[in-house]
Amino acid sequence: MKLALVVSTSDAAFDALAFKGDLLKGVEMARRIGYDAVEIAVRDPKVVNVKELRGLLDELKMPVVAVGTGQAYLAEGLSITSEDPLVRRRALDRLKDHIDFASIFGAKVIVGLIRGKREKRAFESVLQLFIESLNELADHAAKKGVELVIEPLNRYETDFINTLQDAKLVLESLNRRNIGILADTFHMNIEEASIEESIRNFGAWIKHFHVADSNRWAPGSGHLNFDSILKALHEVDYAGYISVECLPLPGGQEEAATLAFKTLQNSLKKL
Ligand code: LER
Ligand code: MN
Repeated sequence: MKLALVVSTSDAAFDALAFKGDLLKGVEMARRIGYDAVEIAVRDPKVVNVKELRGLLDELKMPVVAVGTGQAYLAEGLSITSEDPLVRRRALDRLKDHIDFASIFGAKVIVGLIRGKREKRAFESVLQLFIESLNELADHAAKKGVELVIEPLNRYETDFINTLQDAKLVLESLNRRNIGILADTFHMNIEEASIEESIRNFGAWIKHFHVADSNRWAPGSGHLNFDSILKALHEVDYAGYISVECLPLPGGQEEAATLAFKTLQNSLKKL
């Protein structure tokens, strides 16, 4: 298992100085600490200067393991289960742009908040829209050699797919090889009865993994047991990346990323 760091950037076009500055600083920091790769969030790949980004990452020899897409939902309200066909189409087209973008880096594409919310709608009708959308995206992703990962999120962020079991049911009815689950310890700590048991039960579906401690601070600052979490991942032969996605706490970005790295390395050594 290799370690990656989610590099946070301001939501701006790639050519905006703030985005480039944040990204460069984050990737350099990840490399300095010892991380093997980074994960980035991109609201709209069309505003990213891909050639320049690629050059920057190649120079630093840091692969991108996954691309987050939630900003498109948060900033623009794009959702692939929207009842409005125009919004749904824009969300699907945006995710196809994310897939094309990810294919350049060999990264996975995260389906998190962009799946939208159920709100007052019947579960079955939202599920049907989700499945239709995912089938279309899986076709596009297969042509590009990209994998999609559905991330169960806690109840305070969405009311649609909160647990690994929820995600597994969707994946079973889809029966596509290039879609899996992104499990995140922060959400699992709220929604799963046992993080370790759920990893053991749904291990075959887990294709990406996010870590933060119980308080969403760096691993090592809350009450999650990363020795037993990584042991469970090891037992199900998880061979992907463990991406640190935590608040810049304690002590700011560098201190948090360093503590996370040390905590995880320490647990990995015990395997
Ligand atoms: C994204 O990976 C995530 O975990 C969500 O909580 C973002 O809102
Ligand atoms: Mn996450």
